[in-house]
Amino acid sequence: MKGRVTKSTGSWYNVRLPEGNTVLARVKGKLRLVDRRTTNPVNIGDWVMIDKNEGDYVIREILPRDNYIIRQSSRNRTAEHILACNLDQAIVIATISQPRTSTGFIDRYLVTATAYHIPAIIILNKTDVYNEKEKQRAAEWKQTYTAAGYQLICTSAVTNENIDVVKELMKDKTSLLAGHSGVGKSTLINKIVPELDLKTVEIAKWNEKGKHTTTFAEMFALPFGGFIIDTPGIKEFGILDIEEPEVSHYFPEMEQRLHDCRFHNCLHINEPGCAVKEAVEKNEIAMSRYENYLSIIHELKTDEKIYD
Ligand SMILES: Nc1nc2c(ncn2[C@@H]2O[C@H](COP(=O)(O)OP(=O)(O)O)[C@@H](O)[C@H]2O)c(=O)[nH]1
Ligand SMILES: [Mg+2]
Ligand SMILES: [Zn+2]
Repeated sequence: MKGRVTKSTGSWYNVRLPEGNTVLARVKGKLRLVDRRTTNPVNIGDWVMIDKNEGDYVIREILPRDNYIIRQSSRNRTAEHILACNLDQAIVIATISQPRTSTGFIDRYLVTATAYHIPAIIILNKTDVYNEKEKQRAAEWKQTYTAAGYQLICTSAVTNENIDVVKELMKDKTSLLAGHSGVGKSTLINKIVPELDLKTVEIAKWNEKGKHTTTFAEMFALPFGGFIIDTPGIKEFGILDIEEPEVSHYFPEMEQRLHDCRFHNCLHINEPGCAVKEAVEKNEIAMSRYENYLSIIHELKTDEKIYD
């Protein structure tokens, strides 16, 4: 039987069968590892072949993955966990207040998804609570990310702004949903699929510093077609396996100007004849994007993080 892994809790996996029911399965014996560098052989989003063996469901084979996205485990760059695989798109949910998402987080998410060849989309949620200044910032972000080549959708779970647009976007696709705790991931999923009735965090809770979320990422089937993966507790995305000269390839607005730089190995920092810096000076590339680019380069050079 062919099924899809929707949840992993250690040695047990939830596998959704074609009829729509979910069974618990485990891995028995040796599985051929698809990617040997990663710690977990079976991951959310995997298509697997399972057998029923004396009443137990056993995962016999992992089918080849179209793609995957890695979550870096804290500061240890050698231990990598696949966060999810076989994705059609990666959605980052951000907010300008309650809580405020940094563009550093957004841009790292976009770079990660783009590097793994997964189309990325930004949702800017909680527009109902924005004051005038924050509304203006939302408009600036929309301008910045649209110019960079990404889609940014403003939403509110309170006024239902663009909830139908998000629903349409998710139809028949496998979407990864990430974002800081408290931005409204579970609330948005509940809006789109009320029968799921996911737990949401109270305002007081996401303010607590150092709070540990022990919940697992989980994939849900959408009644109108498609899958959605809620990823609680993701605080940051590690940029992995990327060499410094590659980074600008994952900023679409930079990538499109690279060949105009005087030096083919230009890092767009202080080299003469740099087309990227020129575009930043002319405001054709947003300063925030360029600064986040520099901070990623710095992070790769020094192995230290300098954003919140
Ligand atoms: N004002 C407002 N509050 C929201 C919105 N979306 C979610 N919330 C609230 O924000 C809090 C955190 O939401 P939750 O879905 O648990 O966030 P998650 O951690 O990303 O899953 C809850 O109290 C929600 O009711 C929104 O669009 N507007
Ligand atoms: Mg949640
Ligand atoms: Zn350059």
